[in-house]
Amino acid sequence: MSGVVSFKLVLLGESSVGKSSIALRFVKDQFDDFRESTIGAAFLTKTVPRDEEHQVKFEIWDTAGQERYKSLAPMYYRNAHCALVVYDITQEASLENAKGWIKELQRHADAGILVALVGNKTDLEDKRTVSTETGAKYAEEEGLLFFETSAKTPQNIDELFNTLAKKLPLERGVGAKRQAQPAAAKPVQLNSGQARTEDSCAC
Ligand SMILES: Nc1nc2c(ncn2[C@@H]2O[C@H](COP(=O)(O)OP(=O)(O)OP(=O)(O)O)[C@@H](O)[C@H]2O)c(=O)[nH]1
Ligand SMILES: [Mg+2]
Repeated sequence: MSGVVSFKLVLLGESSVGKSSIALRFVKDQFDDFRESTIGAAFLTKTVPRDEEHQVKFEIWDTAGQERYKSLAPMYYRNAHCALVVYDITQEASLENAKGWIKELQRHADAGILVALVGNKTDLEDKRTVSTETGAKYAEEEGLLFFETSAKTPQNIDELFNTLAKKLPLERGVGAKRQAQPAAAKPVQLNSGQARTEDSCAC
């Protein structure tokens, strides 16, 4: 593997749909039946192989879904390369909430952001109120990737992130291009400011 390319990913969605659980499953392969609601936001990273030459480093901002933190969200989705908008397949209202986030991203996030709609908690099939078709149809209409997952079992979690790693355009990430630059060359315009910000992040 020669290059690690970093991408900023943000998790959005109503409280208790399982955003933190998805992140924890992906990053540490763990699951808690009783998780504390997130305060503010949490930051996690994980690097996965993409192809023979590149690894993708996900810099994950796991936002808090409680209403009182809503105004903080733009800070986390700004400059994000990728967003996971999560709902709970047993809670129809959480899909409506997810649709609100999709609209907000369409209006205010970077134009090239890769957005996936994620229906979580597929292990609770007997309590399902949102059909796979409903989620998939909405995602198709809006041009989003669509996955159904369970952070608990952990159905489709690796598939979700591996698909993102392959679909994220390498040239938009931070790392690979810069490594290839000769010392005297001008920095690449695209994302060059962002590269400095992320390098200076103490997280
Ligand atoms: N059965 C089941 N429970 C899950 C799953 N994912 C999360 N949960 C549970 O749902 C509850 C809420 O999960 P969190 O990951 O804290 O939800 P969140 O979206 O991060 O919530 P906020 O931080 O408040 O925004 C916890 O009790 C989890 O154990 C899942 O896939 N299946
Ligand atoms: Mg959380």
